[in-house]
Amino acid sequence: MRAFSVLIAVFLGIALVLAAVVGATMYFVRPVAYVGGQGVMAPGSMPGMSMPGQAPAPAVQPAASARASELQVTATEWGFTPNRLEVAAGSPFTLTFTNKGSIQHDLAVTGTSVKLVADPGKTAEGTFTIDKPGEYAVICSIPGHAEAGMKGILVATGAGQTAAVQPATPPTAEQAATTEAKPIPAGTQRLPLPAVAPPITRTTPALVKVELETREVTALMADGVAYTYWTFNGTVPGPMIRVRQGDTVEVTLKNSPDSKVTHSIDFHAVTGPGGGAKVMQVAPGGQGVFRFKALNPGAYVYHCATPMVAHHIASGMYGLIVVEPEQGLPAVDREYYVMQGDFYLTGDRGQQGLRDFDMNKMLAENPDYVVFNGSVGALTGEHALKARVGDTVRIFFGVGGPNKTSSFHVIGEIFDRVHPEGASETLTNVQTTMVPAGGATMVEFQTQVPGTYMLVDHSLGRLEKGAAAQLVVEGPANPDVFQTIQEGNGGSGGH
Ligand SMILES: [Cu+2]
Repeated sequence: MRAFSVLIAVFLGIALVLAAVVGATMYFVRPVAYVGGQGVMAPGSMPGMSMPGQAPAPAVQPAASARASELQVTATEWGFTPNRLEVAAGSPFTLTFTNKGSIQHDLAVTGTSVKLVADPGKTAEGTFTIDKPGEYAVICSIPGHAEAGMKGILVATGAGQTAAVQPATPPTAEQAATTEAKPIPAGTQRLPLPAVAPPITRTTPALVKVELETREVTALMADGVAYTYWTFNGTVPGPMIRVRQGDTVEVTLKNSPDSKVTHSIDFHAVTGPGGGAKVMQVAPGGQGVFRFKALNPGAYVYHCATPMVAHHIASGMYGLIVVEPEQGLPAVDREYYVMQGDFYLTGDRGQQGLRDFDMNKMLAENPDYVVFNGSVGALTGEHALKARVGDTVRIFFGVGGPNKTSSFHVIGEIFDRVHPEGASETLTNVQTTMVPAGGATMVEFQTQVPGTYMLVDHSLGRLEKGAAAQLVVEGPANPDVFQTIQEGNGGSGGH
């Protein structure tokens, strides 16, 4: 907080100097009419797909009026109207905040207690007093929203003064971010692991009801490193959903009352607007329900599609839905559910403590962690996948991303069959298969030799960032397939 205050002070100083230098020039600049923001979505557009890059923050316009005691501000995706406010320091003012957007927003005046939160279509009101004259950054404090354009300025004028006309620039996320990790709350553990869903035994279509709850949970990403995940049902990935081609799926999505932000769901198995996300934006404490028919068999990613979508995915909001073909998938002895994700944390790589999401690293696609099932070591050691020699094995492998494609490989195995990109057709005898962000595959093989087999992303720099799982195969040796004649003297290697 202290560092932040210093930043604000520095930033105000710079702003005042700028005001002195160019204030006079700016004074004669005619206000540009602001008609709701370039970032406002066209009707029918998909909320999940509005990218901040397409929605530059509108220019902050000079004050058009004197100090006001009653202010009205409207929020949409992604802006405030107006985005410049003026009040008299020391005098109470009433602020009415209307959210005309499709997701929850707030209006927070940084460095003050001024904050109002409004769900979509709702209005919030409060009376506040700002004692100290100055310029204050106005933001929507919901993660990602200020960066998308929801920022402005509030000028508190002193007695007898008029406001400076040079608007200051609110601090960027980078400036506001602190690299000081917070202490990890006592009792913080790894997230629980999601189970693989059992095969479908039905031979006729059914109505399948799926209930999911979005929850924000602080858990360990690695030993000594914690992160506040955003999840479906408290796991990363979320629950594996398994239905049959031709089934009707009824999805109820609840957003925990403890959540800080709106969440949603987009199923890649859905044929319909936004994969469901268009009608499933759910504010904290609320719920949405929709139905879809599973027309196409395959393995499909689902994910949260609330802007900034990449932020939600980078916090763990993804899972798989498998749509079995009408005749079902061939029976195997073992099935596993594994998803890869890339995570972006404030601070230095490996830094201990509770760390926040780092927007700049995410935009630069430079993750601190690339992991399978939510954390480093989630599927190794006592949590390793297990099989017996001779077992047939199927791995449902998906990539949540948000950014990184996986070169999925099992060290010491060859995939007998791969459903590339989750397709119905199979390829045989594959060493490494590419799985795109927002994509999935099903790989099948039979184990023949006992040992520990590593699942990796063969972009092996990511092994150092956590992308590894173990498959431990137990059973009799099979010297016909593999035997040691003379072990090398350099110790054991993984590859
Ligand atoms: Cu979300």
